Amino acid sequence: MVVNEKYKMFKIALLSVLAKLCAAIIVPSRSDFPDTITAVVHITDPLKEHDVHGFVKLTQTEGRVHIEGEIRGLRPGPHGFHIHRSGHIGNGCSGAGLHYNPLNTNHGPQDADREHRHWADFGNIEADKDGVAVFDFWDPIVKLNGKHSVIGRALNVHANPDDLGSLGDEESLKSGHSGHPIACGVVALY
Ligand SMILES: [Cu+2]
Ligand SMILES: [Zn+2]
Repeated sequence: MVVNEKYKMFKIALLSVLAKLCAAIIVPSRSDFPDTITAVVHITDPLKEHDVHGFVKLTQTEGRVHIEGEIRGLRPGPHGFHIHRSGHIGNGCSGAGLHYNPLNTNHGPQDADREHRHWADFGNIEADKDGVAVFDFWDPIVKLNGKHSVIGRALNVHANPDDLGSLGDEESLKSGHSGHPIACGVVALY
């Protein structure tokens, strides 16, 4: 009888350990699978002065954002490419204002840390001889949710190359001398 009781207790303890193990394996915590957020940007020239148009997709997964797209109608060569403060793209995209800069830092290259670039300084996109820029890169800083989300802000394509802040003068540290925007679109949740 005593042996039986002990066996019963042992069985219950074993089953409870097994149940906990199964729960740990089968039901992972929510942080193991962060939500994927997808956004799209339809790039156009609202003033129709340049026949620049295209599409950009941003996918946030595991804290990084994958940015891929194709923009046509550009002058061959590099063009500054950044997210600006506002989603108001009136006045030929200039309504978007300055580069989105919630940490009040200087302009910089895309591969800089968050202290040495703006929140969404994507550097340049490179148009080929036919004026087509195809790009595909990851960004560890820009976000599609939370306090510094870029949803609803404008993604601008510029006439000139972005010097990435390398010249060090005031304009270089503000916009990389990338000149006026020639096309833009609003980052929209998909
Ligand atoms: Cu810009
Ligand atoms: Zn910038």
